[in-house]
Amino acid sequence: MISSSLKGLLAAPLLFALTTQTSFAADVVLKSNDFVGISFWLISMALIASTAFFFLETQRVSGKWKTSLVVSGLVTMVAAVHYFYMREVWVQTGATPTVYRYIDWLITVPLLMIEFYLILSAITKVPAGIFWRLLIGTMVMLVGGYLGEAGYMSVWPAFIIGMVGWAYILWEIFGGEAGKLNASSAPPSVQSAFNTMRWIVTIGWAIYPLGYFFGYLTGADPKSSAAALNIIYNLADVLNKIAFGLIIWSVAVTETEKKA
Ligand SMILES: *C/C=C(C)/C=C/C=C(C)/C=C/C1=C(C)CCCC1(C)C
Repeated sequence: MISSSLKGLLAAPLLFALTTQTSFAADVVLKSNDFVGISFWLISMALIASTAFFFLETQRVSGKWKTSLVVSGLVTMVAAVHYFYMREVWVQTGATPTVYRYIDWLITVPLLMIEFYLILSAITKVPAGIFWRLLIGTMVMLVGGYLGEAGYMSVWPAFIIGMVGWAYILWEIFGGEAGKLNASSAPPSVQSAFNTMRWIVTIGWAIYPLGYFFGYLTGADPKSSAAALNIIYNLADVLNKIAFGLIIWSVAVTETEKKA
């Protein structure tokens, strides 16, 4: 029963891949020197494969960890669908797919925040306030970035608003309640996963404002910086969506096998 519903879940992104192909004009195809387009393509496929992997591996881990793996799979599934659309926009027009990018982030970043919450919840009682505060930081960060990238606001002030949101998230996971809970109650493997996740949110996430910087803040025409912006965002997604999920998978397996 579980495996038939899993198959349904797995089929969804594949069907999307097929339908989005036919809904776009067929006269512009991926060119062999379009490396940004190639990165969109490679990552689309890596995201589908990761989705299948995370969903299927839920069968191997114990109770509470299943939810974490499902959330990882949802992150890569939602991103895969957006990558199909972003890839087409890029390949056909050479323009930055800002709207699709931010809709993707609007869904996947809160899901990643839920992961933090879940990984702590797997071993201790966690106040819901932690989750809400992380979510508020996320919203400030993304709304700031969108206002700047979509042209509703000057790029510098928008960037600063986004940075404030991110700084708040960092404060919460290093010095705030989430950080303290981890230090006081988590077993070593969870603490080390939480630690790695912290560095992902610090170093891995820092790649995005770098992309924004090279895309908009160097004084060059944003059109000519579109390739740099998109390749940086794309590489950041590999680390922050796929590698992040793999870290959680590895803790889930370790903790499950310990108990068995
Ligand atoms: C899967 C997608 C992820 C993890 C996206 C993360 C996005 C960010 C950390 C964006 C950060 C930004 C700032 C810190 C400053 C303003 C510009 C942004 C939105 C690119």
